[in-house]
Amino acid sequence: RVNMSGRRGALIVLEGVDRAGKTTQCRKLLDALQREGHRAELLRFPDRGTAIGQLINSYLEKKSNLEDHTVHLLFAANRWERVPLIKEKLQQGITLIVDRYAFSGVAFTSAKPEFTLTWCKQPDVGIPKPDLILFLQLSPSDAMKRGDFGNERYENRHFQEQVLRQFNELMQDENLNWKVMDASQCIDDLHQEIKSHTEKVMEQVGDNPIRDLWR
Ligand code: NYM
Repeated sequence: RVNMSGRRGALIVLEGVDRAGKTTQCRKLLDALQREGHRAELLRFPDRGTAIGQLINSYLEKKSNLEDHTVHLLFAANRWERVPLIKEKLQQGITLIVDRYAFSGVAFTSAKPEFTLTWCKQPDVGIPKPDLILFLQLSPSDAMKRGDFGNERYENRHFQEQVLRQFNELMQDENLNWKVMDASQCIDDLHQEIKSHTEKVMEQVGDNPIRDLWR
């Protein structure tokens, strides 16, 4: 479909520790935008539907073990395999709402001992740079109160605390448009905040070129 508006879609990423409400908010945002007549679609990473995604899925479900560097590269490859699609949709004027992106990739691997932020960022250098990154801020103790973590890999309090520390490091980067949201507030209030930040950015992108992340 041709894009008649001359305006590209916006790349909107939701990030946060596990149980912060990202998936719920992505769906509500998608519904709201579509209801108002915007063209918008949802993406999530990992995308467990591809061949690489299946390797990741079996690792997360603890059905297989993978060496730490290897799985990091698989998560990045799982984003790169969607880059052509992402660029195409944005150029067509479709706004993309993305449930996790390279920031989860870096935060989760660099939470492991012996991994530096610099090393972890490299495989994702050059993927499309988000126009907005909404960070759903929730303390590990509030996350715990939302019920038990699941049984997947990484779903424990100690690891989540390390992950949050790494996200905080990534948020220092002033080349990126981070907005920190209080994810302890009620679902609808949080949704309104997310929606208003998103709509502002959708208007601002115009026909600006899609930039490269971390480059
Ligand atoms: N995760 C997610 C990574 O370790 N690296 C990545 O690049 C991405 C995108 O996978 N615990 C981790 C974070 C989560 C898990 O969970 C995916 P979910 O519930 O599918 O978002």
